[in-house]
Amino acid sequence: MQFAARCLVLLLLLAANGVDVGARAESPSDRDMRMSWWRDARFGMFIHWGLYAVPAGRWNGEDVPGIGEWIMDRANISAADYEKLAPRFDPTEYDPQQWAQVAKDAGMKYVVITSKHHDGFCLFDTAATDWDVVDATPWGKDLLMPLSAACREAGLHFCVYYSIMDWHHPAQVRGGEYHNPTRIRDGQKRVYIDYMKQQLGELLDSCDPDVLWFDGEWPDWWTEPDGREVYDFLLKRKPSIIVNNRVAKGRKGMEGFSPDDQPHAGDFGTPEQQIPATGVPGLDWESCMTMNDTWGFKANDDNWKSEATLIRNLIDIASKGGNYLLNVGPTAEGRIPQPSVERLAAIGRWLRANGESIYGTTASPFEPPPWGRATKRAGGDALEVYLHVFDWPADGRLAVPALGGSITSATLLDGGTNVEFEQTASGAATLQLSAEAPDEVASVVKLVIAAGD
Ligand code: H79
Repeated sequence: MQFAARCLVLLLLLAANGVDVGARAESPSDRDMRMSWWRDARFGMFIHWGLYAVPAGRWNGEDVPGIGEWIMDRANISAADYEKLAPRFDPTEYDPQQWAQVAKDAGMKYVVITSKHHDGFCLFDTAATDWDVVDATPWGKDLLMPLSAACREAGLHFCVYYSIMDWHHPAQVRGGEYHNPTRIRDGQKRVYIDYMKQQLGELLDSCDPDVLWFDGEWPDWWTEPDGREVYDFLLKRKPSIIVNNRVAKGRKGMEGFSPDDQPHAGDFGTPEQQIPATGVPGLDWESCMTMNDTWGFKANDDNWKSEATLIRNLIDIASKGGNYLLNVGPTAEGRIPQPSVERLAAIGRWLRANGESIYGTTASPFEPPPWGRATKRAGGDALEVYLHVFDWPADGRLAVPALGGSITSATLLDGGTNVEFEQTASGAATLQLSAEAPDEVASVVKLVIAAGD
């Protein structure tokens, strides 16, 4: 089945059955309330930080190909050797207020940081293991609590990533296939789920995360009922929490959505390093993507995406009804790499002029036009449609598909200049724009449409 068809099946199922949250059924309006801030936010910062930032993509003097946070796997490093990184992790330049400010200035509304990646190393104070920043590193202090405080101070939602797969925990054995990379030792699954719950409880107590972003759910031993148990545990502890679909078995590959019509635990789909061809109304999803080719810091990865690409990705995702979770990989010293900071600042400049066309909007009312993308906002008696023009027409004439109502105004969002328009009986319109694009990356025209005619 095509992506859209699959999503539709899933939607119909959800609509038919309601979404079961914990022991109680959650009504559609309760769910809308729980998801409300996240749907409006549209743009968040992913932070991959951990011991892998110390080798930064090199092991024994050799470049290790692939994503930096996978170096333990890619360079086949034993747990004993990997543990030697901990004494070298002392992020004296860590400035959580500055990180929160970078996210805020980028126009991001939430931050998702790795509390524990596949290497099992915990960036928070945990009584469940000594394999954490407090017990194993010279830094010796919880890294997440000050960031959660700085984020809240800056008006950002604070959220955490947590890997189910764990290359360090004694309950799991490494060395499987790519598609099934760890197995669980006999009788140890209960021990491991209890370990997870203890740590998730600690995180709720210390940082009060608004999203729990799971990953590493694909080994065969992790089952849908296991995911449901953890999902129910979290919702019971914090009824407003939002949990991604990687808590259970509801994602398919990097596409990030359910491959079948079974109900799965989890609140949103998780496309990774890709933007789906279309969205589906009512289905929540978030594309997580990197700015270069790694999540965790790699010293030699300079393959940065352009500012234009990143801004257009944000628009493309918003036009399909999704969120954009854009990654930074801080160094072992605690610095967000300067190329990331610069790109985020550029996105922030664009959003300060054009954010109205992104935040709180929903998917485009029409298929992607040849010149760019669109978003919309349904008001009481008017519909606002935002046209994001990537390719400014040489003759200034922009063809807009039928909108199902009369255009009452057309203005450039940045500056408010009026734009001339003609609308035919079919509802399709032609705008007469100026000769020069006001913004080479994306200029936004705001249309107000009278509803109900
Ligand atoms: O944390 C970052 C990465 O380290 C982690 N996810 C992001 C957010 C990650 N990226 N790639 N991988 C993990 C390996 C992925 C393997 C998979 Fe699959 C390929 C998962 C989905 C497609 C194997 C094949 C499992 C499902 C299909």
